[in-house]
This record gives sequence, C-alpha cells and structure tokens, in this order.
Amino acid sequence: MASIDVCYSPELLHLYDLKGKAVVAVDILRATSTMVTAFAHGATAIFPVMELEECQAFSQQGCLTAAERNGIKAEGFDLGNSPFSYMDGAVKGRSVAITTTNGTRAIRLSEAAEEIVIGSFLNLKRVADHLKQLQLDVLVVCAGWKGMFNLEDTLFAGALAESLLEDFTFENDATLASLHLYRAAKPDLFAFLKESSHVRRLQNLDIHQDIHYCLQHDLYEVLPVWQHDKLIGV
Ligand code: 3SL
Repeated sequence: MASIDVCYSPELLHLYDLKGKAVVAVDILRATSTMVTAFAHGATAIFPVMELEECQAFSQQGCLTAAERNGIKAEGFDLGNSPFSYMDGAVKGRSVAITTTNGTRAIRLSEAAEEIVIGSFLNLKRVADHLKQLQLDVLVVCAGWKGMFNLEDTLFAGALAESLLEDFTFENDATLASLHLYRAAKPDLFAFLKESSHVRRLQNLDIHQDIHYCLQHDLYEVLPVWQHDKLIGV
C-alpha cells in the first residue's frame, strides 16, 4: 500500500527523499487556491517562479504576470494573489507567470518528485481521487510562512489524509497531527483559524473575502499538474 507523509515547511524538504513520490504542494492562503481558481477560470498554463525579476521577464512571452510579497500585490505586475482577480475572464485563454512569498517556492523546491500536483480545499476531492489512482507514495508539502509552520496548510494535509485513509498507510506523526487538527477544525474551519498568524496578517491588510473563499471544499474539479517547467490544468 502507498503511504502519505506531511512536510510542514519547504525548509524541511532536505529530510525527505522525493524520488518516485507524488508531491501535493499546498498554500491554502492563498497561492495554491488562487492557481486552482485560475485554471477553473480558463488559464492555459501557470509558470510558478521564485523571483520577481524572473516573473516580470515572462511578459515578453505574452504571459500575464502576477506577484505577491507579504500579502500585497507587487508593483508593476498585472495581477496579485487574490483568487477573485483571476475570475470574470481575467485569465481566460492566457498563460500566467506567478511568484508569491511561499507558495511558488514550495512548488519549485519539490521538482525532484515524480509528480507534483497543486492542492487546495477548492479541489480536495479531485486531488484525492487522482492520488488513489496514481498509487505513488504521497508527500504533502506545506508552503508555511517564510520557513515556519502554518495551521491552514496543515489542516489541508489532514483533510487529504482523511480522504486517503482507506487506501494509504502512514506511520509518521506529521500526518497523525494533521489528521487530529483537521478533525477538530472541520465543523468550522474559519473559527478554528481565526487566531492563526496568516489569517490575522491578511485581515490586517483588510483581506477578508479571500479567506472564506479559500476554505470552501470541492468548488472545482480542476487538477493543476507540473509538466516540465509549468503547471497545466487537467
Ligand atoms: O505566501 C504565499 O505564497 C502567499 O499565498 C501569501 S498571501 O496569501 O498572498 O499573502
């Protein structure tokens, strides 16, 4: 039986062997929720990159560029990191290059994996169904915040572990802790996260709607998958 494990921060990735594994990269607030939204609203490809300059250069290839640092849209880019700015035809038929504080870093640092898929509550069931079919060992890579643990990505890891329980094994405390936290949080995810650091950070920036949006389960069936140098929606 395949296994599931959880890496709480990209800074801990050196402890894991990614070879032959399926990585689920997750940044619930908000990068991976935004990417899922972008594909659900017609984006054709997403180039996740780590640096602002690298991202800006993609405009020469006809890509929209998107950048966020510390929760704020970076100046000179077409888009920020709010999922709502990827709706209403904004990205339909377009490729998007994006850099965010933690999410795009988590994806790029996972490149040694056999497969990388993008997870969020918005496409949770689609991710779980795909992993059940794939039957590779799974590592959930939480983007965290600047190398630190965060609660919302951990809750997603727990939700995914709960969906995979019958088909996957685990013998690690990271998955067990995620599962316990998700089960405690499940009746009201927002209430559970109310005092968490990134929820407070976003609220201090007057960002409220995005938080509630990103905590919804199974709004979309899209699955962003890493292919060579970009994500495509399948
Ligand atoms: O860190 C990231 O990648 C972002 O998702 C953070 S924010 O929600 O845009 O502030």
